[in-house]
Amino acid sequence: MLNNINNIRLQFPILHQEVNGKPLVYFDNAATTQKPKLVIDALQRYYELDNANIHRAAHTLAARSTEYFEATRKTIQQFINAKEEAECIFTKGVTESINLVAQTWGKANLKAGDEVLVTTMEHHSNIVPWQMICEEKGAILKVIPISNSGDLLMEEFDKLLTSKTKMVACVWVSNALGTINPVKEIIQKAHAVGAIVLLDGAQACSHLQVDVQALGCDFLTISSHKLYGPTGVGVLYGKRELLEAMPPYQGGGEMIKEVTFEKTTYNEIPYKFEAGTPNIGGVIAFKYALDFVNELGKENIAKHEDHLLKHFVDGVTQINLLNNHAITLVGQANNKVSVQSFTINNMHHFDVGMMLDAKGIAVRTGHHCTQPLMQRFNLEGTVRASFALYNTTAEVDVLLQALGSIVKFSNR
Ligand code: C6P
Repeated sequence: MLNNINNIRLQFPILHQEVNGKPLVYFDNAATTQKPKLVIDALQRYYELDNANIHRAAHTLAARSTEYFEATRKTIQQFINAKEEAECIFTKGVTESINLVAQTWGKANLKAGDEVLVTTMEHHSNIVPWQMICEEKGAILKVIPISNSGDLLMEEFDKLLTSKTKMVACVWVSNALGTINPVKEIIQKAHAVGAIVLLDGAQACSHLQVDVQALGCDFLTISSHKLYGPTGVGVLYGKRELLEAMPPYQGGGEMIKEVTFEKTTYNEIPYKFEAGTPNIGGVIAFKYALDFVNELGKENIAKHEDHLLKHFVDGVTQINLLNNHAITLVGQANNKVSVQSFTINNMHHFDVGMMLDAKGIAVRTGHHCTQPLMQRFNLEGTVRASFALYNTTAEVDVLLQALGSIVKFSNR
């Protein structure tokens, strides 16, 4: 468990404010996590002291910003246990990381009749890029279905997986349901038919231990802003041999070795995929977020968050006992992280969100960029509470109390 949650909370300045006259209760962590002071200070320090473009000039500021930028690459390599730093490419986020793979690996490797497998619970950013490249190449997108509890139907996966499958692009942890998918088994089975596996790690990396070598995944996508770091920064992990064989994503500065009007030769990985000036300050500050998470320990964080989830689900069960099962939990997989979607009888999810906001409670409402998943459950959207390392059981009680009154209101 996490010791001294109050000390942890003190490191997040944003949490200490009132919203609509009430203390802020921030339960929209799956959308983006708040940033510790260390990260905010690192961003400020970069712009106050070190701002310079990287990998280009001979002057001291450029050397310093390059050194700090590359230090984050080292930290993320260790964070996910990649074999080497060169396998970690900086991007804008998970969306860009997936588009990069679809547009480069997909362009080079997919052909008419090939199949790409995704799951029903994918975020749009792990559906649309594959639809786009499949359409271009005449490849076929197939979908692994899920159960009512939100578990992947592995026997259906087994049936869909054939020698035609070239890519399995699968979310590790669902942003809408919280389900943790059995990715190790998925990777082993996909590799057995010669398919490549991309894991969307947007939600997983803040909750679970990540070891890409132990998992054996071919690609993993990571988002800084869901890991207590700045927005506009992400990482694409890829195995060296795959990255080297892929054509570049964008052309421009940094990604070249030599340019003439007749021909351009490309830089080595990771730079081949890092055209243009990146979000240097954001990348540098991301290191402080990773160090912060490392220091607290993923296991301790997970235990704390699991406790919050259980406290919430138990509280909802109590409300339901007294109120004719007014709240329906959406996503009840056995193996899940601290994300809980729900609906309330006779209430639109958006109205619930507004009523909670009036009490200072921030949750996400809507389809969570997972429209096909919502269609699977015949829903337009849900309310989603997602808990992070700085949340407390007292805050969960505030949410439960608010839901109790909303349910009474909806039953009038
Ligand atoms: N989900 C949510 O509220 P970016 O922001 O591009 O780094 O990540 C996109 C993304 C991809 N996959 C999953 C599983 C995600 O959860 C997200 C972002 C946010 O659930 C915003 S829609």
